[in-house]
Amino acid sequence: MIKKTRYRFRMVLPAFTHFSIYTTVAKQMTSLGPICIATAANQLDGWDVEVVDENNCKDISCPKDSEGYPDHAKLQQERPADVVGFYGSISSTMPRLFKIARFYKKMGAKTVAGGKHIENLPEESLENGLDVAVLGEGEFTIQELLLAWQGERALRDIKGIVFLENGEARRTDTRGPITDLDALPAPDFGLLRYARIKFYPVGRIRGCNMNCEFCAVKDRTRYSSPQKVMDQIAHLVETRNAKRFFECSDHFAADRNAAIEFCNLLTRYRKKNKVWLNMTVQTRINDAEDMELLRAMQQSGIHHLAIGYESPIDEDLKTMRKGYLSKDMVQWTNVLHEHGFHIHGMFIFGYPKKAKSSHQIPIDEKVRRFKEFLIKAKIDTVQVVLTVPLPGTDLRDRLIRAGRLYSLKQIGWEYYDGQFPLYEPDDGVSPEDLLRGMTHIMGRIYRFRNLFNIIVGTLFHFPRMLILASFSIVTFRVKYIIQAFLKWKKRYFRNHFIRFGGYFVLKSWLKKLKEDNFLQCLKRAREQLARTRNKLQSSLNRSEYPSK
Ligand code: B12
Ligand code: SF4
Repeated sequence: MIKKTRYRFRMVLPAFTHFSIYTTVAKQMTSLGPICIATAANQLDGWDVEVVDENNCKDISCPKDSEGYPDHAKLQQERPADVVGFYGSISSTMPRLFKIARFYKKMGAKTVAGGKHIENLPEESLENGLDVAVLGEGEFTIQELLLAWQGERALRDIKGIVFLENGEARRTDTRGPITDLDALPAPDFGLLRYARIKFYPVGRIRGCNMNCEFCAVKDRTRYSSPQKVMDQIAHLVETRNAKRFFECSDHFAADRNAAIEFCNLLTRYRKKNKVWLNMTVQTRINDAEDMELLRAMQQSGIHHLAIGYESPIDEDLKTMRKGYLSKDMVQWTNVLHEHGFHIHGMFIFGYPKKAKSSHQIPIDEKVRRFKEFLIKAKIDTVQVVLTVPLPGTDLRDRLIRAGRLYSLKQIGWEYYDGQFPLYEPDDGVSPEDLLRGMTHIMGRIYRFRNLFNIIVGTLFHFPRMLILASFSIVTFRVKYIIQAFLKWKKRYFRNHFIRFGGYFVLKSWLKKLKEDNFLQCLKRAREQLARTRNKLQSSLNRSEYPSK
């Protein structure tokens, strides 16, 4: 890089695909990882740092191209970046990431990416416009890299990266996971340009000690102190008027005592400062057995739980290595509801069985079991996805070994978002059956009929509850009216409203599926897979005969 007095580092979060059902969520938040990286880079002298989240560029000052994406050519004209970093955790965003990386590289900027996808397939990124792929957490790596590009050290001395040297990918020494999370600077959301954030991501825990077959999170669990995260939350409340938070730790209660301590800090903070906070956390369904934990969470303002139930079918849960079976799931869900939590349940439909497994449940029976479970458990909002064989997972390896994975040449990364079949399903099932099954289950929850429930809730239950509460007007206890309204909203409005909205999301996704050429790609992918399997079979057959 040319010697200068000041340099610019721009961190870019590539846009989700146009058919992603998560765009609404992504428009209201941002990802924590890139903010952490930008914050670390910003500590270096001589560097101006900014973050551009393509999913959340609401401010009119953001230059846009004809497709509605941030216009990177204009951004480069206005504020040329010397180094551009990319968030590469989500496989479905890879085609977009590579496209922008190639653009920036052509413009002369240095390009670097990190994240779960990149760290599992670093060589792929070097062929697609990136100068450096970062493996694992990048706070220290980015600082060392920027210094290297300033000419102060050599790339080969930086641990945990892969880069091209004489046309060959060179992998440097391993960099271990960060153990002292408290020593990291607090994520600086002020570096994010053009975005409006409703849900602030915070994270107390990194990694997960479970080992689910389909999951890309492989590093062991490490913790920040409850006080450290509480300070971050307080800072965001006081400086940015933040009210809603998404706690990104994979398992909020992985260290239950510290989780309770964190809840107590939150409760005290809310009471002392009289602030309303709403927090969503990711937790495991069997945490419902821990009453002390649930009470602490409930008091602290944690209202929403995102829970990976994955499946109501025991055979699936065993193959996934989920660590529990379905027996108590309804009961656990009831306990969580009794504590007043709103549950977002995440499910995987049509999980591929292992070759040796003898269990074979017909697809219609699977659909029936999912529907029955969802009705019984009364989960508030539901997300049913198809299995995604993510890079770096044991599941992907298993499907590759079994010759079941469709080639990336036909079905690219953009389809790796849980809405598309990506491998040859179990015997007797077609990929179209999987799609139908998934949409059928989702259609059971997100249906137009919810409008009827909204109308009944508004015309009948709302006046009924208001009349009951209006006695309090006589005694001037407005708080009872507010309580009645909140109770009504929770019981008769919110879920029906979200589900009614979900009906349109599902409908629009089905429309996009029809317009997209995925089904043609699928046909070609299956033909290709069949050809490869036949070739393999005939070569195996040949090798069974001893040569003369
Ligand atoms: C919060 C979250 C979401 C949120 C927000 C998105 C986001 N990424 O923040 C929402 C709900 C929108 C979401 C959606 C989905 N998600 Co998600 N999500 C997460 C989660 C739980 C936390 C991410 C996080 O904040 N981590 C904490 C930060 C600090 O770590 P980090 O992001 O990894 O960043 C660090 C390093 O990776 C590295 N790094 C990252 N980028 C860069 C860049 C540079 C330049 C450098 C130097 C370093 C670097 O340094 C960072 C700091 O240490 C992760 C699990 C996980 N533990 O990562 C899954 C995860 C990212 N999600 C995943 C998936 C699959 C999805 C979905 C497809 C849902 C699904 N079907 O399962 C959708 C995709 C949306 C779409 N495109 O359509 C997978 C992605 C794997 C992959 N290869 O694709 C993960 C890893 C979980 C898993 N099951 O394996 N998700
Ligand atoms: S799915 Fe959840 S519990 Fe399982 S390994 Fe991944 S983060 Fe851990």
